[in-house]
Amino acid sequence: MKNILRQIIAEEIKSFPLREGVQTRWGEPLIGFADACDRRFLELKTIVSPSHALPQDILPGARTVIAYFIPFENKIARSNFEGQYSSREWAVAYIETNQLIAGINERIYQACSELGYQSSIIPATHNFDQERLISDWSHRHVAYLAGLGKFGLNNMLITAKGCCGRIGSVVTNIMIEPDPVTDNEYCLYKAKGTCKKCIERCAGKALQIDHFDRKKCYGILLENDKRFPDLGLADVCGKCVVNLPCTFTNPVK
Ligand code: B12
Ligand code: SF4
Ligand code: SF4
Repeated sequence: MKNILRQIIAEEIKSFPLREGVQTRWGEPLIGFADACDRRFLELKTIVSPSHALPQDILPGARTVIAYFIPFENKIARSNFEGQYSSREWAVAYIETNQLIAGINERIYQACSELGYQSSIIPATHNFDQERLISDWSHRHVAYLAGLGKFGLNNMLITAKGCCGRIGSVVTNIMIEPDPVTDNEYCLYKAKGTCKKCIERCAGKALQIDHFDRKKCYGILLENDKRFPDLGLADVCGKCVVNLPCTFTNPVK
């Protein structure tokens, strides 16, 4: 089953750019699996929020949570190096990756149905409380429990392929062997107290060593959205994700 799922995700990433008008290109994905009955899902009610869902709230009888990380190609990251505002390529990549994730989840749903199983369809984003700016299903935390990486000082999940990409997750009632959760740090600051480059790069001083002002950050995201009225909702920035040692790799290896 792991191989079937890997193939579905890889095929969708290859075929999506063939659709008319799609500009973004992605690298090879990473995929991880968590046991939906792992007690650490309960801890997300303390770590993220008391209303954070359990896999069984999403899908009764849930057995496995599938999480995947899709890295952007280098060119998209480079387009967002300079300046205070987000590049157009970054904004387009955001919108197209949300669509790609919806397509992948749809394909996984179909494949599960054909085998007589069920799975959820959860959007890549915008499933968050507009006041608290916290979601009841955090893909990042779920991906951490599926062994895909560890959190950086920039709040991103840093994977073996860095943090410059997006995360999707799917809950299913298929039993699949889980991957181990990592004990290692993937961020240079967390491992050795060095780097802090993401803090220097923050466009709105929202990201500090000991504090993250999510409202300030969201303000910057909405400012960028206004610059791309033709694209649809593009609440982006991402200066704290590019031109860093952890952009495309785990720098602590
Ligand atoms: C709400 C939201 C926002 C809010 C709040 C951001 C935030 N940090 O939570 C706003 C609108 C500001 C925002 C901004 C951005 N976002 Co956003 N956002 C989300 C959303 C919808 C939910 C996130 C959430 O609920 N977080 C919950 C809170 C509690 O998380 P947190 O405070 O960051 O978590 C920390 C604590 O848990 C802490 N912690 C403390 N104790 C412990 C103990 C343990 C054991 C663990 C595990 C952790 C832990 O570590 C964590 C990291 O610091 C997700 C999509 C989704 N549904 O998952 C995307 C998502 C997190 N965003 C993403 C991105 C890329 C961005 C931006 C770069 C914008 C852009 N696309 O250009 C910025 C980055 C801002 C930043 N540096 O944090 C990606 C992240 C990809 C990655 N590699 O991790 C996601 C996953 C979307 C996706 N599908 O890929 N976002
Ligand atoms: S830029 Fe440096 S300090 Fe910031 S998350 Fe990446 S490795 Fe950690
Ligand atoms: S997305 Fe922009 S404003 Fe938000 S923390 Fe990152 S660099 Fe700062």
